[in-house]
Amino acid sequence: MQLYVYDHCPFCVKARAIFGLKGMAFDLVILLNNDEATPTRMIGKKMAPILEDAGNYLAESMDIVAHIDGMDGRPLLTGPRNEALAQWNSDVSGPLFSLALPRWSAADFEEFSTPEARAYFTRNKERMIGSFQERMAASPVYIAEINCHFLALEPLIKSPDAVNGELSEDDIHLFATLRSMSIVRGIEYPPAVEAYRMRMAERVGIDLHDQIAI
Ligand SMILES: N[C@@H](CCC(=O)N[C@@H](CS)C(=O)NCC(=O)O)C(=O)O
Repeated sequence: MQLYVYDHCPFCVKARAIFGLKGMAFDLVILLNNDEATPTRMIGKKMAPILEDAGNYLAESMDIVAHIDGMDGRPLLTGPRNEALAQWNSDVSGPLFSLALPRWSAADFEEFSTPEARAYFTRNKERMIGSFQERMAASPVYIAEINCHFLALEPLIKSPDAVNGELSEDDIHLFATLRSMSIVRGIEYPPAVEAYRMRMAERVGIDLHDQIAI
């Protein structure tokens, strides 16, 4: 199986995470961000992640998660979900994308390994959220907002091994959010959040971006 992704992409992290949790082998293919032809040939539009399995293509991250989790008849994501976590992910998404998009555009990711690919991302995302320079300048406000949201997340984390005590789709969504956050320098993770993101990074086999945080 081949999984086509961008390294920075949180939806791609969700698809990658289930392979790590299951200990299942796959080829990770990082697309150049301005490569429109490859994804369009596979799924008719430019979008990642894409799973190629025996000549079939699956394009939605959570469909990929369900497909891989169910494949061996021993699903892992069977735990109950907590609506408060979906709300939390949604609450932080505004400040998170304002912080992460300009930082991703400056980071050393394989999808930006040509100047044209980096320029493509910057142009498209600035069209969506406005000037990256202005968002960077406003960083302290967004970081304070996220640090404040952590007060609500901390008590929801039941275990570093699974946010609700038993693995569920909530772990896939929460880890993807926390991995996106890791590109931002200056976010203060309360102890339970820190333990969770470290343990989950290990379990899913996906690096956090702490070392290259901007
Ligand atoms: N619904 C899709 C959303 C995926 C998505 O929005 N991917 C972004 C990357 S983070 C994308 O490919 N956008 C087009 C682009 O970047 O050109 C899923 O969950 O798989």
